[in-house]
Amino acid sequence: MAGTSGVESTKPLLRALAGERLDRPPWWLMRQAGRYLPEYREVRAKAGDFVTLCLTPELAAEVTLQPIRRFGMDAAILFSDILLVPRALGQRLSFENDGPKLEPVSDSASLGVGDMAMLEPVAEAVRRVCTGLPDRTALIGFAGAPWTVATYMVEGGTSRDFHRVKTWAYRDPDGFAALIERIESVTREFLSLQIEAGVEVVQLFDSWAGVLSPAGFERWVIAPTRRLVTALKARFPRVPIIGFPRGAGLLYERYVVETGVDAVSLDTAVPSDFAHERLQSLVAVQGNLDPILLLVGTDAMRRAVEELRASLGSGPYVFNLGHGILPETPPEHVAELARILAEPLHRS
Ligand code: 1CP
Repeated sequence: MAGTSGVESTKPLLRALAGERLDRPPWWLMRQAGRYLPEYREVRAKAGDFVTLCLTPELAAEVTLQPIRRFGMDAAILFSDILLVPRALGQRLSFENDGPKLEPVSDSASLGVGDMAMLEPVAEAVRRVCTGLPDRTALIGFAGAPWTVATYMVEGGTSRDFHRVKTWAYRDPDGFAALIERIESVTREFLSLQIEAGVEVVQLFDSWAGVLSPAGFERWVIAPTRRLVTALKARFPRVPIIGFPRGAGLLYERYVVETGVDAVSLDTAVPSDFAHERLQSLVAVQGNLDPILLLVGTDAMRRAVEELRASLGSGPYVFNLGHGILPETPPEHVAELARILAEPLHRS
């Protein structure tokens, strides 16, 4: 464990990710900018469509900072989307009734190599956020991991059974590997562009990691993630990488050991004792309050937060949800959560 290597940084998130145990674990929430905030809905309405919001630096920076102003999380996460990568690869992207829609791909040769100029507004948004952040708040950049991005590209949107993408992966693994490699290379450049513009941490969202067989998980989740981590570490050795293989279950441990991530984000189903014994001895862990508990609030939320802090707070820990905040969440519940998390941990 890093122990003292993080002390040169005073930002609590960076210290926890470097392996330090803090009396007051840092926190942020997946999807902390979004529809549950009235000030977000206002900017969103002004932008018109969602892609325009992501690609207008002034507006993207504004919505990134909104939750920080209101609740003072220890990290801001850049307002952007994992589906900007398929768009840079030449796929048409739109959002209808909040669901993403893409023209499904069935052959990687139909795609471009990646137009990085289309992603340049994201770098400008990062630079703007950096000038508006409090000194103690870290800025997280992100991308989808190749497998999860591929599911949207092949299915043409959100899927229930992943029929098309799994059929392709199992029937024609070499053809599918060409798609994964193309996504991987744009993702590497996209994350590099975010880091060069000023993000201090990156998170790889593999939201659909849990739908594959173990062999599929090895080839389409672990291997591309390991290659990305290796490439980014060679370029930016000091930038921590958080992996989020949602739904990986028992395979969380192999993911941590084999990909080389600095920290792992836990979905709601991961038991704290497993996380503490098997994962936290290797890397920092982040998570994993059920987003529904944040929506419910009350003593049920407080108890669950206290249990998580008692079990995971004895090692390097970042408090977060097990998945994104739900749009119906009352903002007052997030304010209450901030108050609970401001209380120091009691050492046992
Ligand atoms: O205006 C709106 O409210 C549209 C909803 C929305 C938002 C707020 C979308 C469409 N994307 C975003 C922003 C976003 N997406 C962020 C912003 C930073 C923050 O966390 O505050 C992040 C990190 C993402 C990442 C993302 N996009 C993921 C991975 C995380 C996850 O939730 O699993 C995925 C799968 C997407 C695709 C996507 N974009 C938007 C939606 C509704 C979806 C998910 C669709 C689905 O469930 O399949």
